[in-house]
Amino acid sequence: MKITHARLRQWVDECAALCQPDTIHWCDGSEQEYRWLVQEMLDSGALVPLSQEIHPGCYLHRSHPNDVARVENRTFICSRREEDAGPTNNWMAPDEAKSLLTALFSGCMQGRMMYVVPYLMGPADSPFARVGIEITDSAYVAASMRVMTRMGDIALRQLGEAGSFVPGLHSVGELDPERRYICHFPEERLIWSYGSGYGGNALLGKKTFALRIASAIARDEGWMAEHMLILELSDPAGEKTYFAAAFPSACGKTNLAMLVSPLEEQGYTVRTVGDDIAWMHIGDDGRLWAVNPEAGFFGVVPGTSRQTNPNAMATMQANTIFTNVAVSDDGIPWWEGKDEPPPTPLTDWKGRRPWSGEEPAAHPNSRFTAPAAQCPSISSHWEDVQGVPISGIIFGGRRAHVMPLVVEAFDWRHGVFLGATMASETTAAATGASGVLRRDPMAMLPFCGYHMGDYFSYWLKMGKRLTNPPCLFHVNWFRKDEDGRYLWPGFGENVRALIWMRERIAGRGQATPTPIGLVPAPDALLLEGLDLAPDALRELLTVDAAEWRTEANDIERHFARFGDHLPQALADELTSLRVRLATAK
Ligand code: OXD
Ligand code: MN
Repeated sequence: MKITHARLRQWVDECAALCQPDTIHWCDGSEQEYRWLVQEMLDSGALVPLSQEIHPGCYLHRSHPNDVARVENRTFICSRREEDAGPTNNWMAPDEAKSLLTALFSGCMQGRMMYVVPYLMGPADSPFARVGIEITDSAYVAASMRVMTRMGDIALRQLGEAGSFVPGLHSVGELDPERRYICHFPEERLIWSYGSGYGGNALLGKKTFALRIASAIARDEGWMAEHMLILELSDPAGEKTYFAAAFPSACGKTNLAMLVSPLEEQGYTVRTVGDDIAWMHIGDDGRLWAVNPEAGFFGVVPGTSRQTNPNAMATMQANTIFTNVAVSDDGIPWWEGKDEPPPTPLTDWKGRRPWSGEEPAAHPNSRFTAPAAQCPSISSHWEDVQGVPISGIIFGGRRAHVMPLVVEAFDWRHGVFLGATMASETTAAATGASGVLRRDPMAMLPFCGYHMGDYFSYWLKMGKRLTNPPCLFHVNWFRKDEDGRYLWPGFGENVRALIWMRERIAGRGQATPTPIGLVPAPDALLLEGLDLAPDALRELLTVDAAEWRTEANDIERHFARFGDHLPQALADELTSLRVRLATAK
């Protein structure tokens, strides 16, 4: 396709002059091109074929062992003023970042091919879709972008001669962790990423554009870019309720989005609209309408099985790029938690055969990259150009104690407080220690492109603009009893919490007020057919005032980080919580 966009041509020329690639390839997004990219990688050893009989179109990529996750300590928001990046982002002055990275990019593509990847975030022809252009020297990135986005000519057509786009320059560089920088320039709407080939750092449509840059664009334009799955719940009357849900990385977003309802016979089904990101706009009806900007899933594999997530298993049966899983001699991928014993001999994610069994065979953050359209539970509305109307927003985290199974906020402002104080025990999706409690407001802490305190204010402002706002909830599937056993079965059974939320939204479900919000009244949860341990439900819904007084102190410390950017309304919510706790038993 002829490139008629002058600014785009100019930017690509500038990048080529800087990086000095041997050749430049403009990606058209065709099937044929994808096959060529795959072949190139098979030839170079960047991909290993899996059994084409059992997993047609599936390949394994082994990343460099030092490059297996997002690197939050090397991720920077390069706003002009440090204050605008806020206390929870790393900041670098734009000029400093530019000169540092210009030196790194200089000549970095010598001997390599430069791929120009035009892509669309959002359904084609949606008024909410946006164009990005990624320049990369990684065939793995170019191929993955074709799965994760609407890539190639489709994006150039939307761009036309003068449309706007978010430029992103990426090079794997030398994969040196000390020379790894993921830089965002929110005012310029620009991304520069150097030194990593890992998805979250290198597939620039996802975290870097659709969250960090888009959150800044959304604030300026009056919409929301959130780290949320989108799901559709149908009830026995056939009525559909859409939820958006924010959980920190690797807390089961993909599982919840693809939930298989054990109550299908009773008429409750769940369908998937998106598993990671929601772009939400206020409709003429005063409701919030959400599109999934992505076209594929980049999901965590360990723990995924036919029991835990049959829809994900079916999705990754074909046309999938696996990253850092283990593999059998006959090309069957394997990971911890797959509901089959490991085949022997097994080659582990680092390519060591046989697997010694001393370390996990698959990296804990190993991933599958697969087209969303292949998901058996994909909603027939997942590409609706106007999006789907959101009636409930769910926040959640992984908490062994303190947090009940499900809580409804008293109102929008209180819901923003629930989101702003969300906490979770950390997982393997980012480098750093696992199992440490960290507050991750709206699951956006690593993904907000500006000051988190201002982001809270923006949420409050959006609430005022929504004449028909969604109800806000908080869930915790991970509460444990005194012996450390999970109290709630989770997975498909989570539909029962969704059904209660749906009933609340419809003004029917019964709730009991507690100091922290509304929990299901006794008998309000549909528990038919569920084998819960005696007392488990009571424990799951318990709000322990003493524990919560300690929690309130921790929230106060958390809020203190935001200084005078913390909206007064949230400080007031904390005071109100304490007042309610003071009078509670
Ligand atoms: C992801 C993440 O990869 O949140 O989705 O880390
Ligand atoms: Mn995510």
